[in-house]
Amino acid sequence: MTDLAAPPAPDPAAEHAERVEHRWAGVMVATVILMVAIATFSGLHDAAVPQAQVETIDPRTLHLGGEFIESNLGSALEPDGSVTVRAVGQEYSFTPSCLLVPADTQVTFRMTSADVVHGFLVMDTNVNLMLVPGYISTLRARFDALGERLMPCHEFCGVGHEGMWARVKIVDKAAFAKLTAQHRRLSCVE
Ligand SMILES: [Cu+2]
Repeated sequence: MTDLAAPPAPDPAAEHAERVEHRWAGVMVATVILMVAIATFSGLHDAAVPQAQVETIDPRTLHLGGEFIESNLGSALEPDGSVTVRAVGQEYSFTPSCLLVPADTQVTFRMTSADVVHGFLVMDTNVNLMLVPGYISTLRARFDALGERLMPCHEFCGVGHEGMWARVKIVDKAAFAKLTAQHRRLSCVE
């Protein structure tokens, strides 16, 4: 005769599964705690240690004079052999709409926005900046492969956002040097 009231025998497979589940639950909780700790630390660190250098500019007078006046935009050869590229983003285009840069050369981008926040991204590279009105965004880069790359605005900036893009043309260093002998500022706008 069997005793129906007796507790069922422990199932070793079920006990094992429970132990594994507990272990994974612990791992998940620890992961969440770690991520919160990292976010807290980096947030406090960013707030406590401001950027070493912030350059401001008045977006209302960009076109009237100074570094971002139209005649100063484009690529400029510096005395040390590096190249500085200046450009402005505005609803819904970049000026110049085609940036010319030499390969295997240090290129410094100096850019700003004339109106709202825009994005500056050179496809298939790690060149990626936000253009914020009132500030100059600076980034150093070096391009190895010759050719043309798309440069879309990647911050939603209004109804014409999807049509806001330019191109970056990477040319041979010697060809670029030849062009700089003829023009103070270069671009590939046709
Ligand atoms: Cu834009």
